[in-house]
Amino acid sequence: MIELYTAPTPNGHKISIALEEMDLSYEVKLVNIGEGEQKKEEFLAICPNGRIPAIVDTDNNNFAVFESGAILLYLAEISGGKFLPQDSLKRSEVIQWLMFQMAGVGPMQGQANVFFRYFPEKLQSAIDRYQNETKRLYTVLDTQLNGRDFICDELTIADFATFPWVNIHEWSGVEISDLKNLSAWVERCRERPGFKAGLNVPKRPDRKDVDPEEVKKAAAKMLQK
Ligand SMILES: N[C@@H](CCC(=O)N[C@@H](CS)C(=O)NCC(=O)O)C(=O)O
Repeated sequence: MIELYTAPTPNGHKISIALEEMDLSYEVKLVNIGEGEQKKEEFLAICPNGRIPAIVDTDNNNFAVFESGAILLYLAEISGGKFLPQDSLKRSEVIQWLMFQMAGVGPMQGQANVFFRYFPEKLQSAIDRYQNETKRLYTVLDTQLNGRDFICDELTIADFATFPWVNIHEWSGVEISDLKNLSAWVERCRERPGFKAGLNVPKRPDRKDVDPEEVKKAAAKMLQK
């Protein structure tokens, strides 16, 4: 059984989507990041970085894994290689796109959110820098998706890593309607039951009930720590 330490954020959703698509049984452990639970000693013993997501594999001597990219690789291994090809060249391609998300899309879009949504001052040059870089990375993805249903043809952990971020492009203030392949891929992913279920972990009220001002306040509070 996998214990999933998570919160309703894109990095958390990468893992709940993967667990759903891999059909692995898991138990959700909600970490209240607004209240700083991720910095408490018991969580740091699982994840030294003090950030969600993290997992504990109770069937493997309570082995703990942190960093969403590493968790996706671990889950792909224990689920019998599902969503990570065995062929070494194909496998390398998936890992390249996974790293592209981990080192590019995630951090850049994360900073776009910080400066566009949460930062107390409106620093237009910082907003432009991170939104433009996110758009550039999206354009790379759009080119890769030309003629492909998923990032590496078949559905893989690269899609699980990337989708939850592109899915919130509006929140980051980055338009994708001109990126036709990327837009079609987002819709394709949204339609999958595993993605729908994964996005609803941890369970939360209807999106319309989530007050954007509360999200901003909670994020701004975290930035001060
Ligand atoms: N590189 C990490 C990033 C994790 C991360 O930034 N998690 C955020 C939520 S999406 C978090 O826990 N934030 C709480 C904080 O900053 O204290 C990963 O991919 O797992």
